[in-house]
Amino acid sequence: MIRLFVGIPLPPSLRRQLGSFAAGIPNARWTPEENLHLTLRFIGEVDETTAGAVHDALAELQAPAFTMTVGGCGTFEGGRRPVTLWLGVERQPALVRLRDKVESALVRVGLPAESRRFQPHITLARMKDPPLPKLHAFVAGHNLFHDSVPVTSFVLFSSHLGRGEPIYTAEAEYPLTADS
Ligand code: 3AM
Repeated sequence: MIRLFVGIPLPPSLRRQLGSFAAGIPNARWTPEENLHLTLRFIGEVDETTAGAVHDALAELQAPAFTMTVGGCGTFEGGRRPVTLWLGVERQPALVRLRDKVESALVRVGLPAESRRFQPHITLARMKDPPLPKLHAFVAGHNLFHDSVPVTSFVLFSSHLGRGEPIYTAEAEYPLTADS
């Protein structure tokens, strides 16, 4: 079995910059710089045959390259407490169409449809009971950050869960067609 997700890797310069944000919130587990990415679709544990079918379906997918805009901070809540700190990604049509094509390809392969709404984001940290004034100060201090990222491919990642941070490995990369 292999644990998979489909995502968009970030350029090293942006990862370095976001990595430098990792301070100021007690009880935060910051995403290691090398793991920073945008998840298009979480797949989960599948067998090798299904993984092969997923790869074949993604390799056939055709979608145009685009420029992704990132910026703005926010949190996802769990049990009414902030548990995930994220950097926003603009919900632009080219990104949503790519995500929809990935979704259709995976459903054709036989995976269950994703029921959760696509909320594009880059997870900066996971938190357990962070002090709210510190969290709010972080958001206020980083909310104006923004950047443009050329997206020329997407990636099938495997995720190996161990004792520490997950290890993400790019299993295959799928080029997008040249921007017109
Ligand atoms: O992009 P982020 O960091 O928000 O939280 C996991 C991570 O999302 C998410 O998949 C991404 C790559 O691991 N993930 C992990 N388990 C999940 C699950 N059971 C999940 N998403 C949905 N359902």
